[in-house]
Amino acid sequence: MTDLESSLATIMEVFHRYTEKEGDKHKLKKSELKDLINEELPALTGQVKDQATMDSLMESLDTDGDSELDFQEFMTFITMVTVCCHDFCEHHEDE
Ligand SMILES: [Ca+2]
Repeated sequence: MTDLESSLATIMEVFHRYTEKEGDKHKLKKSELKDLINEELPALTGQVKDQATMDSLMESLDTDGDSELDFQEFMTFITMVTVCCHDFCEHHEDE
């Protein structure tokens, strides 16, 4: 696989590793999302400790309102984080 192909496969693999912890095996509930952020993205997002941050993040990502994130809703989050990261890196390259 190419670098990009294996990156996409990794995103899918990580998503499923966390969805399988509790409840619906194909969706991330809030506690699973929190674990995923804290364990898989510590350098990018920092530790999310307060419940209000998780509540508002979950609310903004959960577009169909079932209180869990399916893969498409999760990808919105990955896109957001990736774009922020990219903008941050570009900004720093300009300096
Ligand atoms: Ca949902």
